Amino acid sequence: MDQAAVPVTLTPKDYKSGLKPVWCPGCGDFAVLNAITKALAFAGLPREEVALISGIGCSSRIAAYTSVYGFHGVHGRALALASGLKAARPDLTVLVAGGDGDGLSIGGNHFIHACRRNMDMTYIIMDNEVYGMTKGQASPTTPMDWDHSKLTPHGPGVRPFKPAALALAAGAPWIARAYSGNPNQMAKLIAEAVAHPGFSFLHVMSQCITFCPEQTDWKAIVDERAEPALSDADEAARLFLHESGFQTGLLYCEQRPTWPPAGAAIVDQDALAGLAASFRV
Ligand SMILES: Cc1ncc(C[n+]2csc(CCOP(=O)(O)OP(=O)(O)O)c2C)c(N)n1
Repeated sequence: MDQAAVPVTLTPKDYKSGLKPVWCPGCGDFAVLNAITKALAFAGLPREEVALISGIGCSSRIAAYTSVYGFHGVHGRALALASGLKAARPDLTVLVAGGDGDGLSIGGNHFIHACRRNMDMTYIIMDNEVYGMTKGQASPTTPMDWDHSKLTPHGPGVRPFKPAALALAAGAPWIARAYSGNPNQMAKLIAEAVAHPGFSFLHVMSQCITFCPEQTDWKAIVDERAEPALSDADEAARLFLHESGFQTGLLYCEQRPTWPPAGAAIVDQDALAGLAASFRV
């Protein structure tokens, strides 16, 4: 048999770049890296058919730690980059990852429009409720009374976002939540997210014990959802507005036409090939 025709079975380790993460000991982002590589191995995706796009922040460094194509982008612009990539290369499996600051503050506008646009990609927010990389300022998901930052010594005093509710209101058709303390469930959800045709949003509660040591308490309040995912947006709205924010599992799933519509080319492939050729020496 032709050697080239023998399918190669990749293990989770094969999807790691070998670079040692600079994350602090105990950071929840290690679990996200492990879950992504596990999910990719489970899906059996060739590395050259996957791209992981990120923004800026501790969590966004994840792109460098995998062996798939990667782009460590600009703060808050990962979804814009990923949308352009998916438009030009619809054949690629596109994963996008970053922090709560990256995705919900400076990148918030891109987030809501990515939800409603429904391009086929998976977006993972690694939510540690803080700006980790810049040393612990309040983010859009920081509790109102969190008083550990010198910038907001009495707490930010602003209601935190509910990312799942925001995603639902903006039109995301697939919404799940995972916790860094349960990487197996997270890997399963990432594999499901990748298989879902459309925009899939995975909200990961990923602890930052350096700036928020109290987040070790999350393990006591995380609640794995036993019921099947909701498909009714009204019911999901009730759930997302009133839940604790620590319910994990696939929470909401509906089928909706993806963008661009099947058969509609939004990128002139000839022009793109010409552009690519102009960069070759
Ligand atoms: C346009 C721009 N604004 C601000 C910054 C500074 N900055 C770098 S990382 C970061 C916050 C990262 O927080 P988050 O996205 O929650 O990720 P984490 O580090 O917690 O994983 C900020 C404000 C930047 N790099 N670029």
